[in-house]
Amino acid sequence: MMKAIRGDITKLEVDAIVNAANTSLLGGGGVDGAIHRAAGPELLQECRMLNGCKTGEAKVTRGYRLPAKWVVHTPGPVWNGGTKGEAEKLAGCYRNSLKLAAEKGAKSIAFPGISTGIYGYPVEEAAGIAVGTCRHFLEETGNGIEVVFCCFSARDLGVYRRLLG
Ligand code: AR6
Repeated sequence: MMKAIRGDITKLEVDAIVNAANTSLLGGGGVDGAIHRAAGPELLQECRMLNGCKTGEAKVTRGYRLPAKWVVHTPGPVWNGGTKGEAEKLAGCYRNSLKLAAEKGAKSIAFPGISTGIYGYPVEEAAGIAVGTCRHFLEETGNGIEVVFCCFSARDLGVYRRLLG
């Protein structure tokens, strides 16, 4: 099952939330900053032990003071016009995050619009990859995990709602 909602991902009562991180995994602005603030300093402590993460891959930590039990950290691609493998890397973020959450036994996972803020990925294209990759994962694996697309703006929510039908 997939759905789109508008809200603050740090408040969601799901098993896992996804962090649009950078390759250092040591925090930053945007949703990354919000997640670290809400989770508390223990999150950064655990992230320091992970030795970073490649773009399009994912690593998991506990959620600490968040309602979510797990945080899946995934660095999305910086938008560079679309000819530098951005789409494949962004699809990797969704696929690898789902895989890790499923391995942890998560029954629900919420994604922000990875790369669509500071990293400049056009929202319509990114949302198409997000929905397509998650749909394919659910069909291919038969995993019943609930996928929530957590939109920060009304405009983004409109884009996802159209894609989800
Ligand atoms: N809940 C849900 N979505 C949010 C929240 C929130 N609390 N806050 C922001 N967003 P961005 P990126 C949305 O810039 O483009 C960081 O510095 C936001 O409106 O957070 O992948 C990292 O450390 C947008 O739709 O992530 C990296 O250096 C989406 O989250 C870099 O930014 C992603 O925007 C990553 O850039």
